[in-house]
Amino acid sequence: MVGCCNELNAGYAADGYSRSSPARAAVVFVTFMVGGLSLLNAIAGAYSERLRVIVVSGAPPTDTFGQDCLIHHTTGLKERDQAIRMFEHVTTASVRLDLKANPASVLDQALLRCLENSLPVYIELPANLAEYSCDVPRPLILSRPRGSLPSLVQDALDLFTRYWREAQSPVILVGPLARHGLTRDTLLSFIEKLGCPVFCQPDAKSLVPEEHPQFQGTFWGSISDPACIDVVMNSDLWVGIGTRSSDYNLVKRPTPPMLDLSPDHLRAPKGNLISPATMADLSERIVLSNLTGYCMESHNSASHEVTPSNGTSMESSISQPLTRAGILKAIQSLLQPNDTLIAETGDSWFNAQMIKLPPRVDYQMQLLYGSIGWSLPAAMGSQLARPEGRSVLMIGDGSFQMTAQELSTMIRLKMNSVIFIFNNMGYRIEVRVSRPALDQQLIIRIYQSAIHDGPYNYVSNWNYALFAETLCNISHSPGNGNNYLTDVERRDQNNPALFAMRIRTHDDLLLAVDRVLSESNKLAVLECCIHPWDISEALARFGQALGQK
Ligand SMILES: Cc1ncc(C[n+]2csc(CCOP(=O)(O)OP(=O)(O)O)c2C)c(N)n1
Ligand SMILES: *[C@@H]1O[C@H](CO)[C@@H](O)[C@H](O)[C@H]1NC(C)=O
Ligand SMILES: *[C@@H]1O[C@H](CO)[C@@H](O)[C@H](O)[C@H]1NC(C)=O
Ligand SMILES: *[C@@H]1O[C@H](CO)[C@@H](O)[C@H](O)[C@H]1NC(C)=O
Ligand SMILES: *[C@@H]1O[C@H](CO)[C@@H](O)[C@H](O)[C@H]1NC(C)=O
Ligand SMILES: [Mg+2]
Repeated sequence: MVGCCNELNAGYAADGYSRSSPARAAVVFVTFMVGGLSLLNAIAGAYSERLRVIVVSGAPPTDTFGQDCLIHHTTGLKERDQAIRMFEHVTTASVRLDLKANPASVLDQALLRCLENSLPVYIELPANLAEYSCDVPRPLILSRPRGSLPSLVQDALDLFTRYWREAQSPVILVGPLARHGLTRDTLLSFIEKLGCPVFCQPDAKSLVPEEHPQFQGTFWGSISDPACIDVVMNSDLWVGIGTRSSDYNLVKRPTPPMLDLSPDHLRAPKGNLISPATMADLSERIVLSNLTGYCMESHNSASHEVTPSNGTSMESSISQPLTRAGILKAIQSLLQPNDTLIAETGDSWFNAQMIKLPPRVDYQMQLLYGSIGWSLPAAMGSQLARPEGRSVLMIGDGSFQMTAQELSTMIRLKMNSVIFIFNNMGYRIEVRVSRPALDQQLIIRIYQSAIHDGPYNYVSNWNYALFAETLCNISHSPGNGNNYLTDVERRDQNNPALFAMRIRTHDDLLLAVDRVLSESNKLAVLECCIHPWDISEALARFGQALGQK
């Protein structure tokens, strides 16, 4: 059990835990209405990522239902179903356990829906329910995942083979839905069987080992590296596996017709659809088939860097001010197998794509829903779920301000995550730069960017490092008033496992990297003061693409 600072953060933390835990599930408990409605946004995000999050909320006692009496935590109306109805829209089941309607079975059914559909559920418990007895709980029996029709898998294989034989320059595009629909081994065997260049969608980063000879980087529509766009757009057959095609995934670049292996069907470029035939079944059949793979050696297959290529190439020297490129290099040098790299919405999305992941480093982002503030509590949930490595978070100053107080929970739990706050003084993803140029002194390249500029893109400046330190300052009577602390916890209250630094120069950064590695049992909060115009090339392209009418 982890007590969070507020319900929105608890929801994001459950999201992160559900992504990273072996069981891929998390539970969050809240107070009726006042808690639930704060949580709603996080659960909508979890829905967008198909995460198994179980919400349990209190509710007024059942004997008050239908009465005129005013009940606390309501809007003053007689109506008791407001929360349950709101959650209907962001869950696969939204139920109240009712004494008269077999509550134990309704509970089981809701849990099954969550696990089988891989979506959140909402369960409301009236306050008087616990007074009553119910049947002894039995183990939940999960039904087997809805499979394919065997004859259809054969049809799908035949269709796939027909397209494959014709293709001269195929590419594979791996999407985020391959994360849960396929084992890593199946995905890898599939890729190796086909033998052609492989690109990942931004939110599928880490699904393909980045040192693999077929891996060519991220395909992110019109904001991809131009060399990557070349290869992808000149291909005569796109083989998609688990792809998602949102406006944010494609960024003004329509997908060419794709031979698309989806969780439950195969769709061919000319529109024929074979369903149900799961990508898991079909990819296994393809691996075992006598289909001939593409040979990259016999084609001109220069490897293309991850989007975009120039990001980390600019050298920073010791005495120089801190640059974004320098920070990316530092993050690159810190990542170890079993770590989880987490990127918040904002320029961090694009910066994170430039980092080449070591083996077994997982990568997480919330691309479709893109709710800023998600990543800090999600990094906490993920750290809890995957303690064998460190969560390494990249977050902008604006996003950090949304859910910042959850840092205190990470300190309390003695997490050793590493948090890079990119302090560029505002919502840079939205800002317009008036004068694209190369600033020789700062050795940063300044790009034109903007989704929509205005005075609302600027936030108050905090001293983020000092802020972190105030979250573990015991004012009086350490431990008194909390009977649940162990002796060790009581003692440790005066000795928080945290170091926070405000980093302004490359020198500071080197020192920070040393400390992250040598004090690896501590939470590292690194406020990185970068020039407000030091944004990524990909963000510039993104801003231009979205800013255009
Ligand atoms: C909850 C929420 N509110 C508003 C937005 C719109 N939005 C998208 S990115 C962004 C600014 C992010 O700023 P920051 O975290 O500082 O990142 P930067 O681009 O500066 O690196 C905003 C306000 C959003 N995505 N989510
Ligand atoms: C591949 O297998 C199919 C049947 O699955 C068969 O018709 C075809 O002749 C085989 N091709 C080769 C080259 O062995
Ligand atoms: C990126 O690098 C390539 C090759 O090194 C160079 O030609 C190009 O001008 C660079 N682009 C930017 C924007 O620096
Ligand atoms: C990564 O985690 C696995 C599983 O806990 C463990 O066996 C392995 O030793 C870890 N590797 C490293 C490099 O820490
Ligand atoms: C708390 O803050 C005060 C004032 O800045 C400082 O003197 C003290 O050492 C801090 N205590 C802890 C436990 O960090
Ligand atoms: Mg910012």
